[in-house]
Amino acid sequence: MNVKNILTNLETKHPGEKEYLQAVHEVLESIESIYNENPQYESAKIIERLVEPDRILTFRVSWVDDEGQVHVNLGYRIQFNNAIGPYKGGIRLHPSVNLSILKFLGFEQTFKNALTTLPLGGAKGGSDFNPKGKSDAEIMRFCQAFMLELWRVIGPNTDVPAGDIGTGGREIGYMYGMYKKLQVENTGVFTGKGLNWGGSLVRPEATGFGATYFTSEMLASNNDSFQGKIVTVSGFGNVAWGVALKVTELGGKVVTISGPDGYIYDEKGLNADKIDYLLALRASNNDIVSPYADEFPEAKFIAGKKPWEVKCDIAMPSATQNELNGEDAAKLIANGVKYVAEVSNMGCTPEAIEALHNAKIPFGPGKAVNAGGVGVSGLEMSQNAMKLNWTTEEVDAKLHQMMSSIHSACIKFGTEDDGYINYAKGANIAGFIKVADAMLDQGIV
Ligand code: 2IT
Repeated sequence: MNVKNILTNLETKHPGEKEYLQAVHEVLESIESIYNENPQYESAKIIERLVEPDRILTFRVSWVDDEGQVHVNLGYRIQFNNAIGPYKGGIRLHPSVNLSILKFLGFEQTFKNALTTLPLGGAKGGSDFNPKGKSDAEIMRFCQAFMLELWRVIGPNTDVPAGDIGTGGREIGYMYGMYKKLQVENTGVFTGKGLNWGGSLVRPEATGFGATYFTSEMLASNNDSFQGKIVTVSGFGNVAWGVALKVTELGGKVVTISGPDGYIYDEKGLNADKIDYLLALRASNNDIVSPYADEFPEAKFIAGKKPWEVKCDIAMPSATQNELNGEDAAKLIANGVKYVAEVSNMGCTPEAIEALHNAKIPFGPGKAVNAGGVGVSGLEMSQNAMKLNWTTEEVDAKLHQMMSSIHSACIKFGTEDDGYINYAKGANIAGFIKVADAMLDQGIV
């Protein structure tokens, strides 16, 4: 395989899809040598098949706001790869959503889901709908209109959507309600459901908790722990609060959170009360963080900036793609950062990752670090299929096991000659081998 040629062809076929091309580039670079050592992959054209989604559904979503105005959004579902299990991945509702972003997310999801140890294929969906400032009734009407198209292509053994940016428990409720109405069946076709209608304990916290368990393993490989560490976190959505809660519980101090308006620096660190306050702020359908500084006077709000200028031991980007760039990485390195764990999907730019690798700073890639979210989604599917519920302790123990096995896979495939663990390479190779071998077994389809 020649990575350059494949990418040039893809750029010609999919001009301007920069996030998708970025994600493919990153994976192909790390698997190049494994690929070339195994000619059976090349003869089955595994790469050419793996980089193109199985299929893409795009549709129009028309809905009416509280003033009676009609709105038209675009809806998508990318069924990327189902070699190892039913398509599985979240629904992103954000004005930035486009084909490139969903294709990158679906591609990443395929590898991430392979790492979870569960039989889950990769998918992603969403809409350019902006939930910010919308009333509850507007959110419901949008979700219902979205499902009027999506229901046709999903099913408990076909494609199982879940939450992502802009889609939480409330949205999943509205979408699932409409699905059942149309399909006349009561199966766990979504994950992240409410606890009293098929959801799993620990699913809301799973991405953040799993990310913290993974980072603990990174620390433990250096005989280190979260105890007394200063941690910078970005975002405060579905994921960041779970990170803040678990890091705090393990003795670390989370000193930042952020929104599109800027970041909060709280020298004393977040605690359970402050996290409760943040959750209430989020529930107001508003993604600004500045009110936190009014509520807690020890905190400062820094408008229009990102938290990567704050001195820390561990940085955990938990907001969105490409939120930590080369310059940010240089600042973190200059300030003595010891670990970077990417909790968001593709949160770091290629320049940032390169700078961290050059400085030999352990970098956990999103597809490994945040896999606990979809991992517990997989556990929710198992519980639904068995029609029973596991306890918090059972789910949490399985999440722990999963994160630990992902960490071992990264070490197995990512340890370099000098002992530095290239987690990104390890995760890419481990995920690739599982999917590629399944594709080989199943013939040319
Ligand atoms: O990026 C992700 O892994 C998710 N948004 C969760 C997907 C899932 O199916 O739980």
